[in-house]
Amino acid sequence: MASCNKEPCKEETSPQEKCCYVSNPHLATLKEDILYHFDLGTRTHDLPAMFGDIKFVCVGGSSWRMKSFALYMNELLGLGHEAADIRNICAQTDRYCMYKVGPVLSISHGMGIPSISIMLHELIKLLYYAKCSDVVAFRIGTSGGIGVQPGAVVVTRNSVDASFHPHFEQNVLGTIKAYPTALSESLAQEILQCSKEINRFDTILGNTLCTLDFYEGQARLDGAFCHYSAEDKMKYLHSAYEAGVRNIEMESAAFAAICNRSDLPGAVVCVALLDRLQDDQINSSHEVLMEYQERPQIVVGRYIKKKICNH
Ligand code: R2B
Ligand code: URA
Repeated sequence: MASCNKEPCKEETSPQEKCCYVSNPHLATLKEDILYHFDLGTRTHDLPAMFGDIKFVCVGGSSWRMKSFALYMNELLGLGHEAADIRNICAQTDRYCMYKVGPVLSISHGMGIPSISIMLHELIKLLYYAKCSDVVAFRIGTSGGIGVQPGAVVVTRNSVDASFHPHFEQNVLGTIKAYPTALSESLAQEILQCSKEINRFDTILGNTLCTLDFYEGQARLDGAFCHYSAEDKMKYLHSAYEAGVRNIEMESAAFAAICNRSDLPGAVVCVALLDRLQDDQINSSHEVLMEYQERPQIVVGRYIKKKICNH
């Protein structure tokens, strides 16, 4: 049985330990904290000077997409940096890449929950050490739609597991902990409103099924192994649709759980590359897929611009 886990309440940790995002009394005992997968550290880098003004963190799977998002935000916000000066802050490691343009931090997280979890632990500590405040986080990514047109953008209400429950289960010291994965409804509505203002592609709110695998985990028939029928697949996808699921991807559960644990408002904004009620294979052209992947960037870019420019 999973136990419903709440972080220690403020009385149990010192105000400093809980104030910005982290909840770990052991951190205070470290002489130096090495954020190994970013190749950053509290001794080697002046984290408040480097990152203290961050207000928006955008994460996504692929490194080139997160570089292109940083370049896009530089243009959109009129920050005036030369493209060549927007450099990967984590250049000494190839685990993740990180770009900063003004108050926007753009980071890649790779594929799947283990990869995004490691990145988010280090990101949350980075925000804490840098003394950041009032930060909003976004995952911008790709997904398979369920009953939605290819190219539609889905803003997640709840990230749900394979049984359509809105929690993320993690085995900690041999005990299963369950962390809630509902995302901020008001933030999701604001993002939806931004997309309506852009009026270039469909955007909907829905639940997002987060899986541990792209093939059997997502009810595909085209993996190396498959021991269920096409009817079984369709039955499962239809039951997902009935549970309010409109897309499937592989990181939202960890993202939502960690945002909730750190009191960090978060949103998941993913484009559907295909409709899984029609297809398993992603067969649109390269150009079409590239254009689809810009859509979450455009929506989140508008949200950030509105917040910064106050209109
Ligand atoms: C979406 O796309 C990737 C799989 O192709 C995975 O990282 C995800 O969530
Ligand atoms: N990413 C996924 O996880 N699933 C899809 O079907 C497409 C992109």
